[in-house]
Amino acid sequence: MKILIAEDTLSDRMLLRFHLAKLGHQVSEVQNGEELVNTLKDSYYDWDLLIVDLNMPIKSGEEAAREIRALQTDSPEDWIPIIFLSGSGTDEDIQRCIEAGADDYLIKPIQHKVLAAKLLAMARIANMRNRLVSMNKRLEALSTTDYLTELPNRRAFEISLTDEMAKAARYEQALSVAVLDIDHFKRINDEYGHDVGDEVLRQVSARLKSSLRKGDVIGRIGGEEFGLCLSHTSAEDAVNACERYRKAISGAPIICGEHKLNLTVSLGVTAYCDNLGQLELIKLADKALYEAKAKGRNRTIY
Ligand code: GH3
Ligand code: MG
Ligand code: MG
Repeated sequence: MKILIAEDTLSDRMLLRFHLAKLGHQVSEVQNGEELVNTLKDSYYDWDLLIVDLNMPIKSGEEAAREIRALQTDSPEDWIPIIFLSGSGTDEDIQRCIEAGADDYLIKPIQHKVLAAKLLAMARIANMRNRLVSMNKRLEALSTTDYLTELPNRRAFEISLTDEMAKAARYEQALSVAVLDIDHFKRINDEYGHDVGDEVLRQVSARLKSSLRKGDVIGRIGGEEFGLCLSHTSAEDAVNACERYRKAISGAPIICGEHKLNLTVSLGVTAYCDNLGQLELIKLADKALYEAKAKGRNRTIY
């Protein structure tokens, strides 16, 4: 573990450093609560554990612990275990320090076997915290990613769109939205089977992703339907961008095993204006898409 010690007494500091280094930990030291808080403000995520003396000049361990706990959010990622050390161990001291944010309290002189055991216990909890953090990240990714195509799913797309609409309204920036739908996709499934249909969806998604302009967001919002959120983009520029996406699909056949499939897509575009809600915006893009289908497909309609 990377351990930061806050202790004003030189001999205590040296002894602690010696024992912790022997246990294989990386140790740094500060001499009072003020230095401890300042160090954490600069390098919060560098530390796995804090060992803090209660009575120190300038700022006590208790005050420092309160300030450190105020720096963190309630995300499990932000929790750093704090062990207090003190020559005095009254019930009130222990109670106050735990209330200030300490996780454990040891009375000097330190019994080094006890300290080693406490570190082991803290490392176990920190380990569990790390697993929780990485599990949360995985769940977050799963709940926002479409399983088949690995594009943002409808939920994630709508969250991005909501953000972009708010920015467009606040900073009076242009924003356009498009819906892209594969033409006659049902025929692919009917003719070649569902597995080939799935592979086509993956390849179409990969092509769209690799044609993505910086700042654009694309998501799979339906079976063979994709949403495009084009920030800083006027309707006219959006039509040009959509034409590039359209040609990215129709420009070269999609190869699925022995099949060479010539696919086209249709797109409907709409521009955001202040009083439009998200549902209305997608509905307008859908209407334009419907028109593109009615006019013969393989085109972009604004
Ligand atoms: P249009 O040009 O009017 O859009 O015709 P279309 O055939 O593309 O549209 P339609 O809505 O009639 O059919 C869409 C098809 O997409 C039907 C559905 O089975 C298929 N589909 C939806 N999701 C998936 C999927 O995840 N995998 C596969 N293989 N097919 C899917
Ligand atoms: Mg379709
Ligand atoms: Mg469709």
